[in-house]
Amino acid sequence: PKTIYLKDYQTPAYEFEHVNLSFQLNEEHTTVSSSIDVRVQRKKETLFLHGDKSMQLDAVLVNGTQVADERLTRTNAGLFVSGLPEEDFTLKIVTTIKPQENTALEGLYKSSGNYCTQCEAEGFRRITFYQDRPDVMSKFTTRMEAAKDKYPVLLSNGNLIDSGDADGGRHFAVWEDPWRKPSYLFALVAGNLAKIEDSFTTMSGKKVDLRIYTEPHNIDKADHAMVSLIKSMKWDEDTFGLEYDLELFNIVAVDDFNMGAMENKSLNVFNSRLVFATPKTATDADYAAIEGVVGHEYFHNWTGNRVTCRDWFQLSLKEGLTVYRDQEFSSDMNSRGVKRIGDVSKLRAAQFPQDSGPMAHPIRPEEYIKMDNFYTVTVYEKGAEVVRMYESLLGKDGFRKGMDLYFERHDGCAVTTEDFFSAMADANNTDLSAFKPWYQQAGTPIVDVKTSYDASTKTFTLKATQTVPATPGQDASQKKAVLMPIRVGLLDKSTGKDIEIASVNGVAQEKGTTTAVLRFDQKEQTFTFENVEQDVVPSILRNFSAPIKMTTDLEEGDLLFLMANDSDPFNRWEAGQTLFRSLLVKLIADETNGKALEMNTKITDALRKTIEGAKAADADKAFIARAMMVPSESELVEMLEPGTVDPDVVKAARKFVMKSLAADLRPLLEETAKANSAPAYKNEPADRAMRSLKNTCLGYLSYVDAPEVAKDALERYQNADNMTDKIATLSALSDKVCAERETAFDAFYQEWQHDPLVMCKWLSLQAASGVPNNLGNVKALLTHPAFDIKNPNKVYSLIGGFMSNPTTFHQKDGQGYEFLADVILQLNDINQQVAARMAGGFTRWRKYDPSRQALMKKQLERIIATENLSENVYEIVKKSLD
Ligand code: B3K
Ligand code: ZN
Repeated sequence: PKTIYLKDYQTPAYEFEHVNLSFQLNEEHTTVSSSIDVRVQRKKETLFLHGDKSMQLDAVLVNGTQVADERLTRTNAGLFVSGLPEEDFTLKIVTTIKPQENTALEGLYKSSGNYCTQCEAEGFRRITFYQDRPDVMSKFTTRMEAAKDKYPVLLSNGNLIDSGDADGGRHFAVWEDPWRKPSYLFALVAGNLAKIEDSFTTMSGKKVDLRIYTEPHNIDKADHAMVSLIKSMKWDEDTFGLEYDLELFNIVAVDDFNMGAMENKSLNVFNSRLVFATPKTATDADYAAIEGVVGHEYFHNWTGNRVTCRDWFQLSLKEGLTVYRDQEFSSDMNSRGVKRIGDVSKLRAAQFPQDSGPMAHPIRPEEYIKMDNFYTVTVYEKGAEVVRMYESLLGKDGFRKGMDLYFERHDGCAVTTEDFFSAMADANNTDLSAFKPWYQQAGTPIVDVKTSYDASTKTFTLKATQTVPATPGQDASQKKAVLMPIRVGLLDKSTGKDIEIASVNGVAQEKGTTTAVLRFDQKEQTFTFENVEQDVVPSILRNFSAPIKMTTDLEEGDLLFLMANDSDPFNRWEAGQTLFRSLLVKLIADETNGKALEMNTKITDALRKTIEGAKAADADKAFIARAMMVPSESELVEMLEPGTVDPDVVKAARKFVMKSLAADLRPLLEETAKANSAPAYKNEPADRAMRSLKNTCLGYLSYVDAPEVAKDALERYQNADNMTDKIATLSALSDKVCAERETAFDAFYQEWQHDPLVMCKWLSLQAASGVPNNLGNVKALLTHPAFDIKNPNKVYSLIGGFMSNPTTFHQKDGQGYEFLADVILQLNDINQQVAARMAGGFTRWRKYDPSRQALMKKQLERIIATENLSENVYEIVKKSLD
């Protein structure tokens, strides 16, 4: 396998001005003709066209004449064409492909009998030979022809300019996209689809038709996606002044899709999981995810499509920025504090582990074998944190100025993260050079803060140090200090209120400032707050203003104080999490050393107060539910030393905490669950918050070993009138060995077996279960009619769920590892992207105890020794072993 390097980037010698595509869609094969107006930028160079080996090449013509064989060289990766004219010319290429056999779900493929495409990152090269790279931007015209009865709906990017009947019961449509775009944004859909329609009038008064297409039996499930789309369009105008640029916007939902969704110009293709929602079939979390992803893909129209990436190393240019935008959108639509807590939890549970493992890479990577492996939580979520730091450093207005300049300079272009950086710096006339290492360095910075108050000088001092750990290819010694914003507030010890911050290091703060933004850019730095009349409790890193691991000298009493008083919701939550984390790390050590485990009752008391807060008339119940969360096992694993982790011990320690809390707070949990059980479902923020609080209480109560608990959960299951409550009650039962569990899971299957998306929930709950011998259950589900290895959603639910289940996957005898390797090898021949994702289950093998390490390594070695291993899987496994 060949490694691609950022340093090898070269501009294309040939530009593609305009592309005329024509598809003949037939059951046996599809022919694709592409006619390209080529502009010569550098004469006499050989032209390389990417093209997958699965395609049949039928013809290559230059200016209408067949190109002689000796001027064509075909390789596994594509086609070299030499001896080209020195003046602009037309290039015509004809290929034959078989979408019906395409199980990789890249390029043109069939899902539920309908044709659809997925071209990002490198799927277009499975449709025709082309310069399949994002810096080649052209205007596309697409004609397609297919049987009229089977494929009544024919869609592509842009505007429909012609359509009509053709011979043999066929029909055609011609679509023209007036905007130049790279091939990865091309899309085509042909099928038997129903639609819902609405419209949006833009801020300059243009009417845009909005349509969502689904298979006919699902069309009643698309309304929430439509509402979300309209909200996104309005939000982007209000927040960034960005208006939609065509008269039509289509979304098509398909069941077989490798990722969440795709932002193809004016023809977004979505995994149906992120479109379909009714109260009976989707949870509150699903509703929120749909709103976020519909927004995300829509926002790409500006951040991704109008301004795109020069090369794939720049992926975070569009993804980090667009995740930041969708997070802001969801924050504005819902509770900002709760959204932030959720996003940071995800970062800690998924990105921090990646950043400290063998796949660690900067948000702008410098090399890859398979680009698909770099659609990562680092490029996306850490990338979004980097964008948020500009906002913290420059302020909301400064950030907006930077965005405006970015579009002014680069609209219609394929650019780099460097260009984004310069737009931010130039628009604000400020030097941000110390910020650059965020793009170049992998690894989560570690920051330590020591605090002190000096009554004689009335100063409060923070002493901060930063280091970045070594990551593959970058030793710790070559890592530079990096500029990060640290938001700090100071709480009055007697009232718990924020004091006004007058000045820091001699620089006066704006009148009324209660949160200062410190610019921390040295390895060691001291920040002195002046005119602090008396000792305070500092609230450091408010809103998680930088994606770092921070330790401080704050003591238990300070954290309890912040938990009760901090005006910053994130830090109020974080104080509780810090207490939980240190307790759990201690308990893990005690369990390892055979010591008796003991609960810290101060934490129990603090949690009691938090839950009691739900009785207040103005209680933020969604926040309280979040504050009750105990750090996940994967977050805890991340805090332990490499080579030491025994997942059984981690589980035991966490379970001990849950059980103690549940036992000590049982009456309050029961009372709170009852008080927040609504008589009937409503999809309103207050009702969602109540559900989440109630279900969190039930989750705790499931740790109480008493028969009435399982009975109550089953009864609640049977009475639930919405999917959120059904899933909450099922998951409360899923770790228990009892008749109620069987009854509920069977009833769920009977009721929902016809609905593949709901069946995914049924599969993941079982995959995640802690019942004894669960591996046997997971293996059995592999041949269950509800499972289908060709459908990515099903694989992510069952195999993905299993992989993140510490007890089942990390079973001591290594059978879980062997099973995952078997599945990966099977997937390797079906869908390489999905196979590579599953291989991610092994990447952190060095974290575990020596015996588990050996067993995991053995499976990695077995995989890498397999013939015909895809580049996707190879890259993940190779990097894990290196
Ligand atoms: N841009 C797509 C991701 C494509 C992934 C290709 N392997 C979805 C998104 O981030 O919006
Ligand atoms: Zn995206």
